[in-house]
Amino acid sequence: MALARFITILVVFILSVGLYNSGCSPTANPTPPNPSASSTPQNSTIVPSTKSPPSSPNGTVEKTQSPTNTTPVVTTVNLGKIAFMSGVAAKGGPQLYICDANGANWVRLTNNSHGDWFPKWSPDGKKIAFYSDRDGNYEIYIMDPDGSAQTKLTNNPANDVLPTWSPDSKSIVFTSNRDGNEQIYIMNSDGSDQRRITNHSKDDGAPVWSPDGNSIAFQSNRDGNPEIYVMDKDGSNQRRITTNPQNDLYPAWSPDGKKIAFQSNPNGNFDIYLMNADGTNQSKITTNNSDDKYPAWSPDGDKIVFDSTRDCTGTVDEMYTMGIDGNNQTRITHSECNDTGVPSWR
Ligand SMILES: [Ca+2]
Ligand SMILES: [Ca+2]
Ligand SMILES: [Ca+2]
Repeated sequence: MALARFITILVVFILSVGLYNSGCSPTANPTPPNPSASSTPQNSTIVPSTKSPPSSPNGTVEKTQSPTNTTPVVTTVNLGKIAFMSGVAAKGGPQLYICDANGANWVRLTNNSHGDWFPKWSPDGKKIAFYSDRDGNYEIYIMDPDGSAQTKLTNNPANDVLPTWSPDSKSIVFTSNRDGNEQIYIMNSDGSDQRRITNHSKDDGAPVWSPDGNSIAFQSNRDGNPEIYVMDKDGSNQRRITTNPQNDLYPAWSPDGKKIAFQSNPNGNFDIYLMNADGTNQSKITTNNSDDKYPAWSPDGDKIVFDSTRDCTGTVDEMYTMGIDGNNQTRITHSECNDTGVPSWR
């Protein structure tokens, strides 16, 4: 028995040393920020590189779980995939990709001479929604996660943009100006039964469904400047949850539904903020003088992936991850500032 116990301890020790030594090397801290004006990605003038991004270890980690057993159990934990867009300045606009959670192993999903924007995973992982002007104006599309089966869901001369999914993956909520100004619409995930759920003379947009399926958060300038609002999924009970004079944009529900991340620019550049889902307890979690934008949650709710211009010039983004208290901010893409970001993590 003593020999068996000694061998077991030896195996655990060897595994521990091996796992420690094989850990991913964290990317060096980003260089000091370049102050820049806030802007939409469309204003980028950086010429993209045609080089492929560097590869690095894949997006999985091994965890050893042997607190009581004498035999170590090694399991592989899937950290998920990030869908994103890259190459805003390329001819026609950005194209869509997925990568591992650490930014490695890019797979290109779309390849055409028009722009494909803002990919969003369906919660069941079977589809990615996005919008594209490939047919002359912005329409909502869905595709399989390998880029196949690209299907147009809207068909009208207006701009149909910013699709996100219901928790059951059966419905898509989006922004359209088909009735005059930007308002929020819902449709089934096959494009049927398109119907408007907000009706305001000021623009509403960027809707995101709560994980419990009951509510939708969105942004609106109806009270003078962009604020975050929440409503019931049928458009009723609309209430404002931010009251800041700056631009509060792009709400993102945490997987447990308790928090909403968003971006705001009280100091002249955007930072990522967190608040409770009722708008209380707002806190800033990035402090970089560059623009930090488009927060999205990891599937386990432990991390946020976002865009930042901190290592590029002008309005050009790369992607970064951090803990939800802002710790361990790590650059995960190195596309030579090819304007890479607007992530969706599943
Ligand atoms: Ca359209
Ligand atoms: Ca505001
Ligand atoms: Ca910032």
